[in-house]
Amino acid sequence: MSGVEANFDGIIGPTHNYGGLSFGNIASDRNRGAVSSPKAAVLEGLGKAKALADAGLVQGVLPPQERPALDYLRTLGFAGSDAAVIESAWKASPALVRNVYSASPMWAANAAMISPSADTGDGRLHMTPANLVTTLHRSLEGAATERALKRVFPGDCFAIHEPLPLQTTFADEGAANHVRLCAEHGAPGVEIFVYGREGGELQTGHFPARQTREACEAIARRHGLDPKRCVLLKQSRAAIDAGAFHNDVVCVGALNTLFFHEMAFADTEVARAAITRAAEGLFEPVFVEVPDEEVPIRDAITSYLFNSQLLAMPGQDRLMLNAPVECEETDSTREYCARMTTGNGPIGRVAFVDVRQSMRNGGGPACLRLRVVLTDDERAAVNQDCLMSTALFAKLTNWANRHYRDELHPDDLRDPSLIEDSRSALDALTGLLGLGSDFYPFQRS
Ligand code: SUG
Repeated sequence: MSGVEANFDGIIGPTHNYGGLSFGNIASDRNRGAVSSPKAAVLEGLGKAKALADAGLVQGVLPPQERPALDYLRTLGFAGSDAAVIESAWKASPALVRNVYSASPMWAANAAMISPSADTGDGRLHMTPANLVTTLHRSLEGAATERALKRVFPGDCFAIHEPLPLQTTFADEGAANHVRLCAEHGAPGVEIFVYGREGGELQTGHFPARQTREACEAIARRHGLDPKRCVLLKQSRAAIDAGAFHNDVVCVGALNTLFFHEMAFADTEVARAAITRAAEGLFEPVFVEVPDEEVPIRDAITSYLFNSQLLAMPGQDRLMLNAPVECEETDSTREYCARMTTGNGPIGRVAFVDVRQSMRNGGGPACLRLRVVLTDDERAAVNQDCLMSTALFAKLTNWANRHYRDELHPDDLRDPSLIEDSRSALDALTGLLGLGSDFYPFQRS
């Protein structure tokens, strides 16, 4: 079966800010309280998506979620008008208000785990929205993500599940802890699930492990995957404690190639052997393991070398790494990339992309996209208004220029006019993306 790998990027929402909300995510911690630019952020993200569409890849977008999540504050007992809810919540806890204002759904790699139809028992494309239970602000995403996926991927060929139960045993962060290797996108592949802890363990080191083994197992079961073609790997504790809060901070794969830092997995030899065994009869995996001596883990995490998009580009026989511009500015990663591309390995080109607004919250090019392998029929069933084109790009940039603020200061979150501004942006967006005028909670109340 032929298939293409589409990238669906999360449109960065109008309340993008630096809340310092993600313990274990070093960039988020370092930039807490900085002034953000929602407009620059959304334009950077759209620019990245458009460049890949122009290069011939199938590129889609996913909508932001409604923020602030006022319903959540109301659940916690804050009452009255919307302005009164924000005002009283701010008095009680500015940190809580930062949580309900986070634009974190932009990081679409955490939206869901995806199993292409070539891998699943019933031949449908399965998606499990992530429950993101480890952090407060991200735990608000799962149900709205499910709703968004159903509007972007309507039709019977898509099996969109509920998020796993909202319980720490099943902590799940979506495709950021999942890699699929294959001979070609439409062919059956090997699905690699990476977890940081067992469900029963809560604190296993300095920083939290956000993915459990139980969550991975449940998703593989739900998606009807062949156990012989699934691999469960454990992240190394050293990587998590160095700031690899998701596996995609230290590892990325595409087609038959796995590109990873030597510290990514608890046991690299076990990982290589398990992947090779699972791929038997399908393809020969190629491992590009980057030694700490060449790229120290600290540089890997600040530059986000592995949080790049590893892409099969039309007309090119070697893969391209769409890397953050920070990798060009960091000596070890710039030099590594130069050596890698002049060698004859599977990665033949590195492009550097500026997504600095997102990077300051620990989200690189790979965080901003959800990969979905689509057959021709599935591609035809996607909501076509969500596919990137010159026309959609023009509409979205106009929309962003009209509705987004140039700057957002931490204290701006207490100003009720931000509620109205972001609602009018989202209301207009539902028209542009064909999501329906009842898509957002505020549109339904
Ligand atoms: O979950 N940052 C996100 C970054 C997600 C990156 N995604 C992948 N690696 N796939 C997170 O930690 C920071 C928000 C703040 O501090 O305002 C944040 O949520």
